[in-house]
Order: sequence, then structure tokens, then C-alpha cells
Amino acid sequence: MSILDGRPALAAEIEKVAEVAGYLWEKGWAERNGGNITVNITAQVDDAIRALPAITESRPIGFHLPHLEGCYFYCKGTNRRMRDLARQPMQNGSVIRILPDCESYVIIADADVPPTSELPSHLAMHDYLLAKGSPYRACVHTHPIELVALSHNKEWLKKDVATKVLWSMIPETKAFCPRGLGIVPYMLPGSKELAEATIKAVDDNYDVVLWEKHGVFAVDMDAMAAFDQIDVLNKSALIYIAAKNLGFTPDGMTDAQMQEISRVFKLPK
Ligand code: 2HA
Ligand code: ZN
Repeated sequence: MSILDGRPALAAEIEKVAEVAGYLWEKGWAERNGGNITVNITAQVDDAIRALPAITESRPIGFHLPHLEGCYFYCKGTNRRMRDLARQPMQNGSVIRILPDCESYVIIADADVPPTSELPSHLAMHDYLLAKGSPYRACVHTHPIELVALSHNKEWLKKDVATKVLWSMIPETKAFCPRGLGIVPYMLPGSKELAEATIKAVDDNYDVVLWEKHGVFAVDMDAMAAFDQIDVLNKSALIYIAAKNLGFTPDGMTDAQMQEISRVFKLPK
């Protein structure tokens, strides 16, 4: 028995996570247990789920997150592999309920698969998104090779340097990642500091944030949309690197061409 049985709306959300997990593995962005995905599934939760007993003791989140009371999340399991999650999402992830104290959670289904080591940063982000009235319900963290490579050079970490070059590689990138790439300097994985800096970057009006020498963190409506934003940015990084490998620095679209894209597609930046 799975919590997904007879619940097509909930199953559809988890299927998107599984599909994305497969793409992350195929792209080489998810070595071993790398990366994590969480989705706020509260809208797909019914009374029968709300009545389910906890299958674990309560565990601390490490943050007080007042907007998450009574919320439910699907979370990739800690130490679990994306390539396994792609085939068996409920054996490599679990559904958690946030308790009324807003600082602890229990697992309710399907089994005691403890959530990702990045749970504090993911849940703090979900809390921030709800507080802001954002419709975004998914957080995706992964290790895209070319974007991480760029983050090993200080020049690319200056505000909007990477955004401008990546947007200029192909018109679609600005259209489909219209807020660009925020930057967070290196911080310990799983730390509160990293969580807070990531929220600050999203608050600065980015949907995708580059963690120096580590990976990216993206937010969007669902796991697929968050993946798509990372994918278009990394595609641009690949085009830049391909041009460099041909022996030249790519011209990039002109400022006027990029302004035209913003005007025609009614983009926020
Ligand atoms: O969960 O990628 O940053 C594995 C990671 C932590
Ligand atoms: Zn990581």
C-alpha cells in the first residue's frame, strides 16, 4: 500500500519528481546521493491523509517556520540516489507533516525514509514562499556540471555577470529563466547560513541560485518547472563553453536584442 494509491493528483506530483530525478541522473548532475527535491503537497492532501498516524517520532527541523503549520511535503531521502528515486519515489523519499510547533516534523508515508540533509534550507525556503504569497511549491537542488564549473572563477560570481552572458547565448534562456541566476558564495552544505543566503537571493528576485563550487537551488511551481529553469541556464553555459572550445569567446546577443526579448515576452527584468 502506498499513500499514492487512489490519489491521482498527489501521484501526478510525485511522478514529476521521479521524472526530474531521472533527468538529473542522465545529465550527470546527480552523482551518488547528490541533490535533493522537496515539494509542498499540502494542496493534494485529503482528510484521510490528515488523519494518518505518524510512523516516526517527531524530529527537529532546526528552524521555526510559522507558515508551515499543518503542511505536508514530499522529500527525497537523505543518502538516497536520484537514479533510484526515478524508479521508486516512495522508497527513496517520504511524506512528512509539519507539527503545530512549526519546528518539528513526523514522517507519515510510505516508510521511515529520513529526509534530505538539506531539509532545513528547503523547508525554510517553502516557509518564505508561503509568507510571500508565492504560488511556487517545489525546490530542486542539483549539481549541473557546467554551471558549477563557472562558479570556480571569481569573475563569474559578480552580480549578474553570469546572468548576462547566459541570457545572451540563446533567446530562450532569458524567456524561460527570466529572473536570471542569483549567486551565493561558498557555505557549508546543509548549514543555516546557506539556507538564509539562498532565501535572500530568491528575495532579491531570482528563481535559480548558484551555490559557489557546489550546485544550484531552484524554485518554481513544480519540480518540472524548476528543472526547466536550471536546464536552460546550463544549456547556455554549454554553448558558451562550446564556443570557447572552438577557440573564440562568443559574441552573445546584443543588449538591444535582449531588451527586445524582454519587451516582446513581457519579462520581469
Ligand atoms: O543531498 O547535494 O548538498 C546531497 C547534496 C547536499
Ligand atoms: Zn549538493
